[in-house]
Amino acid sequence: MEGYTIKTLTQFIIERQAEFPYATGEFTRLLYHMGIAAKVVNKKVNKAGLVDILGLAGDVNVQGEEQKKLDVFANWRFIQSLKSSGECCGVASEENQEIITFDDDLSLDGNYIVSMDPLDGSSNIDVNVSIGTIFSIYRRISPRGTKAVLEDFLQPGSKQVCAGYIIYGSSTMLVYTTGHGVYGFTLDPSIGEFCLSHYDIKTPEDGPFYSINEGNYAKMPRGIQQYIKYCQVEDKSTGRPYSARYIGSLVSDFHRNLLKGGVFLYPETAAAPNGKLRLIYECNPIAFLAESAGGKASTGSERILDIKPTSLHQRVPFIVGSKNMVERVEEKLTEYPSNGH
Ligand code: P6P
Repeated sequence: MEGYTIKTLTQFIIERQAEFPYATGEFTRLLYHMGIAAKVVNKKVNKAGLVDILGLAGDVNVQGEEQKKLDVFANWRFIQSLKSSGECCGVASEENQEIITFDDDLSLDGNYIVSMDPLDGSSNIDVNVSIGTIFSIYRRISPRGTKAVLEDFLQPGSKQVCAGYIIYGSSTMLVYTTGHGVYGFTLDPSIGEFCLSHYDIKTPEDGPFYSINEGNYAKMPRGIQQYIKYCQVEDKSTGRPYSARYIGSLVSDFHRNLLKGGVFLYPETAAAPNGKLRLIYECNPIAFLAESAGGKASTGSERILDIKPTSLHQRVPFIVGSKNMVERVEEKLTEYPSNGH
């Protein structure tokens, strides 16, 4: 394209390095290594239909979910990249019960920890629906030169220095924030680089989509049931009825709503009394992105980023997206207090 100047992820990060107090390039190197792992996982995801990497890896993860081979590969690939960055002293992953600590000298001195869902939505792999990687970066609170400890990973989401996702879809994108805007980079396979394609994303305050698994309707809190009814009532002045869009892949559902406007809801249900999504490596990073783009994220009553985590894989009810739509859900939950199911 004549006159189009390509800005790669690496160039962009270096340019923005000044956003970090005492920026010493450590964070730049860390994000650079995330980008490398993303490209390698993308290659495997794109080939998944061709080589024997589909199907179950024969093991189950901490969630009791059968691990597909891509899950296992993506987890291993990101962990290896983070270890080789020398800036990360430990990782928490959906695929691992306990935290993973790196004990080589370089990593022990690393200033950051990363929590991640290496391949979210993996039940969609075999049916060729978009999936994603979600990551969240904090400064460690334990002293440098020592092994990372659990407390490093149990910080409230408001302490994140960076959050992002990679979406392996019709094109592969890396979207991240450091709290100073949200930026999207689309992978150009011809040069193997993530190139800036979405500058300073701002999510509309209202949108046309609501995303929820209505199969759980009967066991949702009354306020959520009332909100679903509200979405379906015709009222052109508020753009209703909204369109129901839910593909069972958090990164894909959130990405669409981020760009077009909408609200994603995973409330508590009978099968998931605390909600299904995990606070540390799903809700916190997505919430940081949403707020950095002008949106909101809550449990329906509490700001996600204020929650002090108590365990690595804890789940919370999750309402995230366009500001006015999240606030409407919160109003419905207040107006119709839950009757306990
Ligand atoms: P349900 C995928 O397993 C996931 O963790 C998210 O990506 C997705 O939003 C949600 O679960 C879908 O859950 O219960 O509607 O199938």
